Amino acid sequence: MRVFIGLGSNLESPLEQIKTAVNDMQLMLETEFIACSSLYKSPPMGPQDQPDYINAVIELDTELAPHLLLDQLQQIEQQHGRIRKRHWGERTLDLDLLVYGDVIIHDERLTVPHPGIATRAFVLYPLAELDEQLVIPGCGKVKQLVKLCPRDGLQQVEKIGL
Ligand code: ROI
Repeated sequence: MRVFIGLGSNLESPLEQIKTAVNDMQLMLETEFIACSSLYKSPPMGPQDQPDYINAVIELDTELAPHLLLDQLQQIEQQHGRIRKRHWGERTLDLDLLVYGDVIIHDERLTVPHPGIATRAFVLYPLAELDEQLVIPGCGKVKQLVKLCPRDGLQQVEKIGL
């Protein structure tokens, strides 16, 4: 299945967190790495008294079922010593399952497509870089969504990811 994962970090050397997380995801079982977007810097969404974030999106081709993929992502977050200080607050590493093919999931562990996907610049711009033509189930085409979404201070910091 073709999947997209959102990465975010604003603690403990965010650029390094994102780069090593991309590396870790390249080593996941039953999963082929396809591409990584550029890395972006973005002002925090949520409480403003926290550092800027580094964000990126990666594309994978995986045989893992959604909840097994989520287990792997959470394991990588833990390896990065995930600190999460408060709701919508700063974190060392956040890995969000954004899109899992054309599958829609609503259960206690997972909401896919990710609920913030259609309105967050730090998700949509890197996603559009990977595939403008992508149709997000229930939300429409990335190309259209990105047109409706202000950049909100999003800046590209490293051109094409890894
Ligand atoms: N804000 C930005 N800019 N980037 C994120 O990845 C991010 N992640 C979050 C919250 C706290 C909502 N804010 C964010 O989880």
